[in-house]
Amino acid sequence: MEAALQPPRRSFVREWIFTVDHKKIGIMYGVTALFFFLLGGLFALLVRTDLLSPSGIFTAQNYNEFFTMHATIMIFAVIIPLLTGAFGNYLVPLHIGARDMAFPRMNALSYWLYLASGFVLLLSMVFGMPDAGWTSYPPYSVQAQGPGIDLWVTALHIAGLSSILGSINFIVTIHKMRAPGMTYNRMSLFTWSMLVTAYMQLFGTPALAGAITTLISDRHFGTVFFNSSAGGDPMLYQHLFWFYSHPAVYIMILPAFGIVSEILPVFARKPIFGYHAIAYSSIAIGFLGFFVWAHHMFVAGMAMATGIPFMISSMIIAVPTSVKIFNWLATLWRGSVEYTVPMMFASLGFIGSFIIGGFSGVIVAAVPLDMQLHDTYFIVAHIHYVLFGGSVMVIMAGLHFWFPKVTGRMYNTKLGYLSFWLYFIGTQVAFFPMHFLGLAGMPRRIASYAPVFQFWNDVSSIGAYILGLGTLVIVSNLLYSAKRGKKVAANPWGAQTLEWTISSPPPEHNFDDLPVVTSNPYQPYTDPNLRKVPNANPNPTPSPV
Ligand code: HEM
Ligand SMILES: [Cu+2]
Repeated sequence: MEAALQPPRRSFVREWIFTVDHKKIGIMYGVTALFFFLLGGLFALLVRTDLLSPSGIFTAQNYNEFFTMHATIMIFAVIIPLLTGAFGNYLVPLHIGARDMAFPRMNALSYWLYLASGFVLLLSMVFGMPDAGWTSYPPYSVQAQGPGIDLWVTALHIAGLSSILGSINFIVTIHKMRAPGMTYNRMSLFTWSMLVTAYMQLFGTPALAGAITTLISDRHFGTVFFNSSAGGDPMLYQHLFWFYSHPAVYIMILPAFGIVSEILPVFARKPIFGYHAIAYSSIAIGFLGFFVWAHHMFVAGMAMATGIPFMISSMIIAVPTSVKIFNWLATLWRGSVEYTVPMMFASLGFIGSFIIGGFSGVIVAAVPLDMQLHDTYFIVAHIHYVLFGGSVMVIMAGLHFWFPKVTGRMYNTKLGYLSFWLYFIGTQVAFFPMHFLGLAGMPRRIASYAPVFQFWNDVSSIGAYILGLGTLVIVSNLLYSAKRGKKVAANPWGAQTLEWTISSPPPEHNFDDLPVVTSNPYQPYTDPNLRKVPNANPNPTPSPV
């Protein structure tokens, strides 16, 4: 009888290739995206290596391909799939007390489409890489020869389809599949952030599809949408592109906000401060995020009068963002804070860097300042403080937080702290000097530069190498520990969301009995045994290096 209850052993193909289990799909998203993270990181190091010398090391053509591939991979094949595909898929059904996503097969299709889109990007490394930047503005992107731009468009179309299917799945799952008692006001803040993110993907992605379809049409089918000499307008592309891509920057940060809102209260041993404020500010960001896009176009030839409302809306969007930061700091305030590895990434790593990125965002949102700073390294500094110091830092926080849940094992915490410091110091060394370079007038997207800029460029490149090293430490630590790490209990941190109430790794059906929910997962730690994080400092596993 016992044996009959054991799940049957399945072949690798059945277990992974044909799986429709949201957890396995989440893991596949995660592993694939980490592979692309290494590849995108390699392109970043090529870019930074070129910039070690004012005259550049590679040809300008190669340089253009490197930064285009770097950003395209990082945005479309790493950050969005990791946050929504990996964390979203793995966690949302568990957090709402469901057995799976609403449409498990469509969920698998989303993953396979994502893989196909990544594959097309890989193909471009063989047949010719795109070189028009991740924004691919016409007229250049219409005129560029070779298959690079066409492959870029194809990859983005497939990724977009994957996103749209995924977002429908999240929306239906969160509205329809919640466990008994799981009212909206009891959902985890990560679930809230995924709900808003999914709506943004659903409404935004078609605009991107429109932009790149029109681009292909101008390239190959003789249309003149973006050809001003024939009555078209290249600005149309920028409007369509940013109508998606500004919301996309929030698609890349809202789930990260959600993850931070899960980690901070656990290690501060306090209920999250301002649950409703955090949840509803996500809705505000999701809504306002669709009304700021033209702040990317202040100097593209728009009338000054058109810029002003976008300047105002961009500054307003900093308000709900600040509301969150205030609530996170208030959560830490007077908590008995335990600085575990995920907590280091989420607190000092994320909050410490993201505040700088948010601040530079408000600076460039001011039209007169952006006239000076647009297309300089100041923008590159801003992007990286929000996307690396923000999204990537939180991805690392989340990986170190949920690793014991996903694998049932613990990583080497000493290596975890080492990787945190490499990441934190690397971020500041690589990206802070870019503010100086931008203020001094160094343009972005150039393969060579005036010798006066060399010092800070070299500093920045050293920072990039530190980040590369940190990445290798993280990946090797997690890969090694997934098989060899010390086994841990089901709830090593004493966290309160539903996934921690079941075994690690969770069974395929998640919950033997669907949970009945009576409160949100951020309750005071009244049990004296749980006042401290039980597994804050587990015995480190034998070092892999
Ligand atoms: C306080 C909130 C923010 C404001 C007011 C803001 C404002 C801006 C503005 C005005 C620009 C255009 C500057 C230019 O090109 O001249 C910009 C660029 C950018 N921002 Fe933000 N931003 C904010 C937060 C964020 C966040 C949270 C992210 C992503 C997680 C982000 C990602 C980016 C990216 C990727 C670009 C560069 C796009 C490109 O040209 O390649 N921003 N931001
Ligand atoms: Cu924007």
